[in-house]
Amino acid sequence: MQRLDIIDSHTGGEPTRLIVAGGPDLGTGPLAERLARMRTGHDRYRTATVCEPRGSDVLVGALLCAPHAPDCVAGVLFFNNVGYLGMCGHGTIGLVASLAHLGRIGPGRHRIDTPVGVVTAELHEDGSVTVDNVPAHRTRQAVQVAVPGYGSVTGDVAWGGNWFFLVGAHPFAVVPAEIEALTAYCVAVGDALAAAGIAGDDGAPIDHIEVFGAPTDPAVADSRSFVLCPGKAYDRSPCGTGTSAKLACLAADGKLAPGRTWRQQSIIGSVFEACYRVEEGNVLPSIRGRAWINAEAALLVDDTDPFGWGIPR
Ligand code: PYC
Repeated sequence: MQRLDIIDSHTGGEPTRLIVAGGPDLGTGPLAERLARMRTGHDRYRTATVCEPRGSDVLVGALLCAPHAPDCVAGVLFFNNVGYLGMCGHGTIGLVASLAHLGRIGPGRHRIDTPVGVVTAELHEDGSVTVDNVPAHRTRQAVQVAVPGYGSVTGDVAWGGNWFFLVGAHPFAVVPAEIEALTAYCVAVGDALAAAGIAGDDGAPIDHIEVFGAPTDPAVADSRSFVLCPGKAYDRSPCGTGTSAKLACLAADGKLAPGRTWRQQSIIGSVFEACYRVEEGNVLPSIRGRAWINAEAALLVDDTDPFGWGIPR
């Protein structure tokens, strides 16, 4: 029987399941190399943790690792129902809350090693967390793509730790009643981008689609968004990497000055506060949100169970 010790949290409604013990031995070295080893040799730990019958499409998993970069408090690999994420904003906030819950860190600034670089997170006295993300940038503006069933869709391509296609003009209200319609739309947009060969740097697939609408109340947020993740689950949080990509676009358009706060609201109403600074021409986003711990448990994997290592999608 294999045992994986986990802590579950949610950040603005989006769950993170952190493996704190019992994960695979990925050796040492940069997190990107360990991610490659997990992908090729130990993927069953991903499926056991986030896929059915224990998990669900919406779960984001995280494997706590020893860091490689200097002065980091932890390393982390993020994954979901269909694969791996470079960075995950809500997941980093969940990780920090989980490390605090374990008594491993207290309020203050902490460096965290990820496959796409070191991020710094500050745990505030009130329990909220600010993540200083990796640099964000927009690579293409106002790209038009023909989307079967929907016509021509225009959006920006931007990196915020994952690749995003950001759409401002679309036929939907960004409200919970439209979640099914928004999901179908975003799937169609993602398929059309792939078919048209529209990608991120080095041909990386654009695997997150983000559409924007009016906030529930301009007093609580500047914008509301719906983010479809690669496994076709939507982000219940405002999406940390998606908000970072949005900041890169706002900065490139001259619509948000460095240091000014942008409040991004999710489809279910949770809000991240975000801002950016510029260093050596790079947009450096900071995202503030709050995670709550909602379970401490052990996953048990019986090798005689045909679905013990999960049902891969
Ligand atoms: O918060 O960056 C994020 C994220 C990515 C996928 C789900 N959440």
